[in-house]
Amino acid sequence: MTGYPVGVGVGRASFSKGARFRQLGCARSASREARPTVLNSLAIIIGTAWLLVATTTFADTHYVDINSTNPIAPYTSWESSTTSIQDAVDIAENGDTVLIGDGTYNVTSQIEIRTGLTVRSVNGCDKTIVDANGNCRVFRIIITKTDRTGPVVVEGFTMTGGDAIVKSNAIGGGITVRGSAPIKIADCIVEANDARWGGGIYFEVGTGEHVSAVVENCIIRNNRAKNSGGGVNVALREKATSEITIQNCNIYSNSAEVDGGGVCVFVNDKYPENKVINCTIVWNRALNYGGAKNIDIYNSIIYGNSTPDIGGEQKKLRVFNSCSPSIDRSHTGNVGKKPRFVNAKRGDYRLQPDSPCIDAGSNIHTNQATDLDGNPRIMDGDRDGDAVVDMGAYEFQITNVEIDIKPGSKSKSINLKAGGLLPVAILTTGTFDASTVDPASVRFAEAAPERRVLQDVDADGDVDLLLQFQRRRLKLGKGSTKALLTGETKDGRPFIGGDAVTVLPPR
Ligand SMILES: [Ca+2]
Ligand SMILES: [Ca+2]
Ligand SMILES: [Ca+2]
Ligand SMILES: [Ca+2]
Repeated sequence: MTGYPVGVGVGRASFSKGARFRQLGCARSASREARPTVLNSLAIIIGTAWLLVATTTFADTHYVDINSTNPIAPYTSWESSTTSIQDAVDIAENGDTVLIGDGTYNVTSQIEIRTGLTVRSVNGCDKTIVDANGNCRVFRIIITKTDRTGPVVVEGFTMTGGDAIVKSNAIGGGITVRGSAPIKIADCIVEANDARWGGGIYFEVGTGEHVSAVVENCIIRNNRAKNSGGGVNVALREKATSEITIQNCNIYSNSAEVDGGGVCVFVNDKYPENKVINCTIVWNRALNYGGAKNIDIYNSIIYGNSTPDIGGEQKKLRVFNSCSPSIDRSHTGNVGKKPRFVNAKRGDYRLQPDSPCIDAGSNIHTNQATDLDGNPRIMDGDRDGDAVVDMGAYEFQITNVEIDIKPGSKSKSINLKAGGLLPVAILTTGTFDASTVDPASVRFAEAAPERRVLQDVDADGDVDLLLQFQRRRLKLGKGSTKALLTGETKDGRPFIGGDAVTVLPPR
């Protein structure tokens, strides 16, 4: 099988010599905000004036541009932007946004966020790098009960080179979070950071405190913990509670010298509500629990970590619809087979077309409309007419094609006793070229085509593929109201199409 799922860009995962390597197209990198033109600026000014009249609570945006030559506080335009992320964060007030332009921001002290802010990049984590170069931790979010403010969002960065061992309390090399307000960390690469606990990310839940957080669409890799939680660590003090969800993340090649190479939670007597959903947690190392410790796991792949992959002392550890050799398969939907990645050696953990993880998750456990690549989720990856979420961070991609049964005929009824050939066309559309189809791979109601011809079936000026199937070979019953056509393009991209049918007479 040579098929690659749609969305695997050539050279997407790239290696360079040395300890670090970057995935060129990271989690999400779509441009979110164009720099304003003069006209746009005018519109913004007018809009701003209107809003100031309309409401007294107006959220500002503070701009950071590494090449700025004219920083003027409070940095509310690109023209007056600061070169320092910390300066913009410090001047921003609750509810404001700090927007950061492309570049590598080398920091010598941690960026500390103490207010409810959105701190995000314009063009995503492969264009916006915050590098501590081993000097300090990269980010710290600290919203305590006394200075409680609105939610904090950190979005679209590569955070790297963080070292929490050198200067601070040795927790969370990439980012440390202590928040009485909701926290979201999204679309980030957290890589090559060091700490004693939580090499990449550390959640600190103080005595009696509660932390509610989401980590989503992140790649967390090559982080190291001298003690526990190579990728992510959660520590709950006495009477503390937490609801931390880690979803659509790829957590790989992290290490811890004691517990939890990928993810580690230190539980207390309170039952924590921490979850891993649709994550791929692979090739992490620890003395105990290479993959994850003390966290519930749904729709995920925990594979190739040092053994045991999963476990801990948390009572009633829930692991559902997941793939791992070391999990309890008496729980619902778990499989122990190899996940069959596209190219694990090169860090490509997307699924091959014959992966047992395709359509093997449970739709109940996910609310995500896209996967880590930003591709649509949920797809009918096994082409049986039922779209089910996959296990892991990447949804196997299928192209939907338009088909026409008995083209030119208003009737969509199929008389199975009539014998002879049934024509079915695969139409060329703006998103699909029917001439790229490998006809030998096509099945319609499980039958292979007898004849094929390229012609403009619907007379719209482009060439479609007209196939003919033996009626008697079609697997359709009296209850069939829909017939499926599946196949692959010549370069191995799977597709599916369906059309309503009436079957006459019933078998
Ligand atoms: Ca699927
Ligand atoms: Ca399916
Ligand atoms: Ca067409
Ligand atoms: Ca056509």
